Amino acid sequence: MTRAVVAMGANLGDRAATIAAAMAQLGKTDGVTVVAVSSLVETVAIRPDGPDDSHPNYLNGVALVDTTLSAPGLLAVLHDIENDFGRTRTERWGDRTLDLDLIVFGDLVEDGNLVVPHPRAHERTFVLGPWLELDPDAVFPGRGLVRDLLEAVTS
Ligand code: A4P
Ligand code: MG
Repeated sequence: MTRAVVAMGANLGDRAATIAAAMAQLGKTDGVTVVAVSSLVETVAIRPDGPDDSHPNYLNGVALVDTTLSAPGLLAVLHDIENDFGRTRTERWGDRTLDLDLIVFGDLVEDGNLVVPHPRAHERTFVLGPWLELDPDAVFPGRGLVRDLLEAVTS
């Protein structure tokens, strides 16, 4: 059994309903238990050129998951759920009905088709904040305490 951290994001459609339904579906998946789901935070869309409030705001949050799946196996499940909720991929960091990213998978460090820990998560308040809410002592593999990382990006 491996503890994983999954980040959720949506900026199109009924964002909260989509995220709730996606977590319900994830919890019904064989080999996956959703342990906790954070509250959701409203965030300005980060685009390749920076924050851009001409695009719809995101709701972001984090879930803690226990799984018997492999990391690629869990990512495939996340992609299937994204597709079920109408995710399309036309441009980098484009607007989306649902994004499910694998932030951390146990203490696995991988840099192939699957990249874990997620290469940008340690500098994103909308990942670190909700994660800290669920686990005040959370550790980001290779980078230290999540609370210290959050302080570094907000101070
Ligand atoms: N991939 C590899 N490793 C992973 C992983 N650990 N988790 C692959 C998820 N996917 C992973 O992902 C791109 C490719 O990365 C896929 O082939 C996947 O198999 P994607 O979901 O198609 O596209 P993406 O999410 O746009 O890509 P990326 O680069 O991961 O985006 P980011 O950095 O997550 O940024 N603004 C706000 N306010 N809130 C957001 O949540 N999210 C993004 C996406 C941009 N702006 C945002 C937010
Ligand atoms: Mg993604």
